[in-house]
Amino acid sequence: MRNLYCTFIFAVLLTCVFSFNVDQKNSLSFSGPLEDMFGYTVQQFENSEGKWVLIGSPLSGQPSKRTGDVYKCPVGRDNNNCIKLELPKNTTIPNLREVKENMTMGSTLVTNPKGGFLACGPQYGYKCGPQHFISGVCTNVSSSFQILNSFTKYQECGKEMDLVIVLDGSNSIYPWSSITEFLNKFIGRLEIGPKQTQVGIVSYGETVSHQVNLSQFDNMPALRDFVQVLPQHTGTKTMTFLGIDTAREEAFMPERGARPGVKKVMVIVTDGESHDYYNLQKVIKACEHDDIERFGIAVLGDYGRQNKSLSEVQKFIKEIQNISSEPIQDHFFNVSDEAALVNIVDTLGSRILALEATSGNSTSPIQMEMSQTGFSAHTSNEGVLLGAVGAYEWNGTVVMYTPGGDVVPGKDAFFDPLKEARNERLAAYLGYDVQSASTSEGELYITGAPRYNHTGRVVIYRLDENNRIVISQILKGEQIGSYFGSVLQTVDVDNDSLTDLLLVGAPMYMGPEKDEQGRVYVYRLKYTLKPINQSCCTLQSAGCTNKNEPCGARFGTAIAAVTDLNLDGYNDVAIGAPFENDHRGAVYIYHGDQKSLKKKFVQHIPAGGDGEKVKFFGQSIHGVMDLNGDGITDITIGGLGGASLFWSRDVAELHASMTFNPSKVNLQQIEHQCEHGNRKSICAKTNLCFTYRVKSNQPTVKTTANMTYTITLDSLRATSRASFISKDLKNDRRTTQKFTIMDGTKECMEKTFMMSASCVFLPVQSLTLFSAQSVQFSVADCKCGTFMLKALHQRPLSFNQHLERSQEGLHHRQRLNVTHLFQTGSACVHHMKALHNRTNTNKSQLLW
Ligand SMILES: *[C@@H]1O[C@H](CO)[C@@H](O)[C@H](O)[C@H]1NC(C)=O
Ligand SMILES: *[C@@H]1O[C@H](CO)[C@@H](O)[C@H](O)[C@H]1NC(C)=O
Ligand SMILES: *[C@@H]1O[C@H](CO)[C@@H](O)[C@H](O)[C@H]1NC(C)=O
Ligand SMILES: *[C@@H]1O[C@H](CO)[C@@H](O)[C@H](O)[C@H]1NC(C)=O
Ligand SMILES: *[C@@H]1O[C@H](CO)[C@@H](O)[C@H](O)[C@H]1NC(C)=O
Ligand SMILES: *[C@@H]1O[C@H](CO)[C@@H](O)[C@H](O)[C@H]1NC(C)=O
Ligand SMILES: *[C@@H]1O[C@H](CO)[C@@H](O)[C@H](O)[C@H]1NC(C)=O
Ligand SMILES: *[C@@H]1O[C@H](CO)[C@@H](O)[C@H](O)[C@H]1NC(C)=O
Ligand SMILES: *[C@@H]1O[C@H](CO)[C@@H](O)[C@H](O)[C@H]1NC(C)=O
Ligand SMILES: *[C@@H]1O[C@H](CO)[C@@H](O)[C@H](O)[C@H]1NC(C)=O
Ligand SMILES: *[C@@H]1O[C@H](CO)[C@@H](O)[C@H](O)[C@H]1NC(C)=O
Ligand SMILES: *[C@@H]1O[C@H](CO)[C@@H](O)[C@H](O)[C@H]1NC(C)=O
Ligand SMILES: [Ca+2]
Ligand SMILES: [Ca+2]
Ligand SMILES: [Ca+2]
Repeated sequence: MRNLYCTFIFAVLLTCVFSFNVDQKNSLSFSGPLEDMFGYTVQQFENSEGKWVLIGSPLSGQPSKRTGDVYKCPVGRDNNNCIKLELPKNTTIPNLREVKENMTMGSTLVTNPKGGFLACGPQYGYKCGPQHFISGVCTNVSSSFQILNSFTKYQECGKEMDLVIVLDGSNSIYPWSSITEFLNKFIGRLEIGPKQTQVGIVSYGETVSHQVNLSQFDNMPALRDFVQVLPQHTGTKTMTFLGIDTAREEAFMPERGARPGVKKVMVIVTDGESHDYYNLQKVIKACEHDDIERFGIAVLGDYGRQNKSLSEVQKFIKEIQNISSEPIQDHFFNVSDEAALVNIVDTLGSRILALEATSGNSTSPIQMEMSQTGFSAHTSNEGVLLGAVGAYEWNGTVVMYTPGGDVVPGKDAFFDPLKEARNERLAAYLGYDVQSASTSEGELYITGAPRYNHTGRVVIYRLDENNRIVISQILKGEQIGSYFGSVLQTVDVDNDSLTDLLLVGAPMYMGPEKDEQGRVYVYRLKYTLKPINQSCCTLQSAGCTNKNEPCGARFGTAIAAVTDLNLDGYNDVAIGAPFENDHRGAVYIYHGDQKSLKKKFVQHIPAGGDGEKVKFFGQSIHGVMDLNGDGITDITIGGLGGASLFWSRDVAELHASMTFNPSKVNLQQIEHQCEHGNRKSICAKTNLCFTYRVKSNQPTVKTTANMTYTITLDSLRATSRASFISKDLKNDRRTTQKFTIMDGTKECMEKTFMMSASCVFLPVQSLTLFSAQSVQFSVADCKCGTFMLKALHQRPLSFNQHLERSQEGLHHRQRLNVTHLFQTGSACVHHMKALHNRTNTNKSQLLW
């Protein structure tokens, strides 16, 4: 076997490769207010009514009823007006004093594998007294847009507590109305109810009496009304310890409504030193024994009015401090006079609420109260994951609803206290994004903590048989502040239902010019994907028009696994860079390949428009459905202020092959000699065949393509040593022909050419290349006029073939056999890309 040389030239491919089959011209757009962040999330959706694009608008309802919402936008029906779903109205958690304003409904939006979708409002809150907790909420919406249920994990407010107010009513208290006002306000800060806080009141002077039994009022307004007209006890003596002891012994009795095992709190309000001071130690000891937490409030009004000495005041204060529980600074208050009591209501109220939150020993301070559950969400057949970045003081966690039960990991579940001695995990925002991966060993869960140890990290874990978290791998970010792990996407490239790749976004990754270019890390074959490098334009930069800070593309803000766009059997990936080009934004498409991803993007979709009405194009991406019924997945891209649906165009495959007849010519033989015009020489026939196949399975329409091809003989030489035989005896080295080819058919064309005499009689020893034959072909008459097509018309696809002369004669054994991929539309076909064994293009050497 000998080496023959063959060159294929595919110059045009390099330019083709920058634009693939997502049609950038004819998208379907939906618009909404930019200030509502309309387009922050997008999902493709289908139900019995048809196909939809769901669009999240987390600040919808401005200014007064700003709750956020989700819009449904019909696709392929008469109008494409988006309709607000009004989700916040029915999104509700029973028994909470909900705060839906600013809940950012729709900032998380994921479709459910079993139909319907989840929409979350991570800023959903509720009130416990004056305290405003942000638990977040997610709502489960059916495929017919009805809310099925809403859920979150929250700390119940007003855990059960029995609170007895021990009220000094001696004559020195003045005016009494200040006391009732204080009580009124204080009670307003509590969550009163039979399952929450119960309030009892004991008043004293010289004697003691029960004013309110703990079980007497089950709601705040009734108690307030009662307290409004509470009479002053009166008396000339201040028997504080009698009051306290009576409260301890009697007010906290089950007969008066005390609930066994419930937290006991006493609030003692007095304005003077007691007359039964000698009982202090005994009474306080008994209180300690009964586990009664005591707040002492010293009212100095009478001391002021009587102009008592400093030492007397200090003695009084000491006594009340001694009544109060440890730590004293949290349990003791003093006020200058009765009117000033109202000033401590907020502080006292929140300290008591803090007790409520911490009562019971399964919980500790600030756990899920600020969790923002639903900051991110992921649904799979294995359950639902909700990121809760605010949990555990913004260290974060992931709440899981699995078939094996709900899982709320403890505060240390994702951390190793031995390895993480310092504050690495402090406010790490674990749960910023959540994903899952299917492996042959079962389901893996993945979450990102973009602020972990400043560089961010990704935790990959599974659940053991007891639903406990077992960390299997940790991926670390490499640059401080890059927000590594804030965006996660798993990809099953080859569709075997096993995850092949994990893509991790670090959208704030700094480029060389201190600009937030962003990066995406591809795990399995670890490498990074980057955006087109843009120069950073700051306010200070000279000679650039960009004015929006920050600069940098923020590539990786959205990463979407999209179903095979180019019909090669491998799923693809789209990555958003919403800050690119002066905050207009752009999306990059990458093609899947085997079990990985091609490193170079195949298409760059810039935002259309003026960059004013819609900004941050590429903030959200979803592409899992065919929305126009042509069998090819379409891609929905959201910015802020709008979202667009891009149609993917069909891909056609074209095989071109060339054979020769005779396949071998010996120059010494004369059997292939022919005569044409007045010339006599060796003649040969070339047979050029094209087969054309549209890749989508559309049985209905047979598409056709209008083709042209040109064959040039001996194209590498200035003058040809062969010419085609034509009737008009023109002896052209070149022939051009148009033809129409139908989907699934093969078209062959035969041409005869004649060698020039000088060529035939060259010395046999010479091994110079004899002839190069070039075939160019392209699609004719396309009216679509896309960017791609223009480029193609300028430079059609072509390949060259060298024929070598040998001792035995001319070898025509090379067969051109190249497959090209085209993009088709309803009316036209585009050349897009050559598909053939890459080793053929790289080097000119080929073995036959
Ligand atoms: C909602 O946000 C607006 C604007 O930030 C703010 O003025 C308003 O107080 C917020 N409402 C609640 C209930 O937090
Ligand atoms: C959502 O509703 C569906 C249908 O009722 C139910 O099967 C699913 O468990 C719900 N999901 C959650 C997380 O509650
Ligand atoms: C909300 O509830 C009302 C009354 O039950 C119902 O008519 C409406 O369809 C519900 N809306 C959603 C989005 O579930
Ligand atoms: C408070 O409880 C005591 C003891 O059970 C009872 O005698 C008294 O009537 C109750 N007072 C009120 C107002 O319910
Ligand atoms: C309070 O008493 C002190 C001495 O005990 C005296 O100097 C002062 O003037 C008095 N103040 C008033 C307002 O009576
Ligand atoms: C307060 O208690 C401490 C020790 O428990 C004691 O030394 C002190 O004398 C007490 N003060 C008063 C005013 O009772
Ligand atoms: C709560 O604490 C008590 C006593 O400290 C202990 O006996 C009980 O097991 C604890 N309960 C829980 C749920 O931890
Ligand atoms: C959050 O992480 C910090 C740093 O490790 C730790 O000190 C703190 O206790 C954590 N907070 C909670 C509520 O677990
Ligand atoms: C956190 O960062 C510091 C310095 O950047 C590094 O030395 C340390 O190992 C990191 N800790 C963890 C747990 O990765
Ligand atoms: C051309 O290539 C295709 C696909 O690679 C192959 O099926 C076909 O047999 C080849 N044709 C010739 C003539 O070699
Ligand atoms: C091909 O050419 C014919 C005739 O010029 C025209 O009618 C037809 O629309 C063309 N087809 C395509 C797909 O461009
Ligand atoms: C490409 O050609 C080489 C050498 O002939 C062969 O080993 C390889 O399998 C081919 N690759 C494909 C994808 O056909
Ligand atoms: Ca796979
Ligand atoms: Ca693909
Ligand atoms: Ca489609």
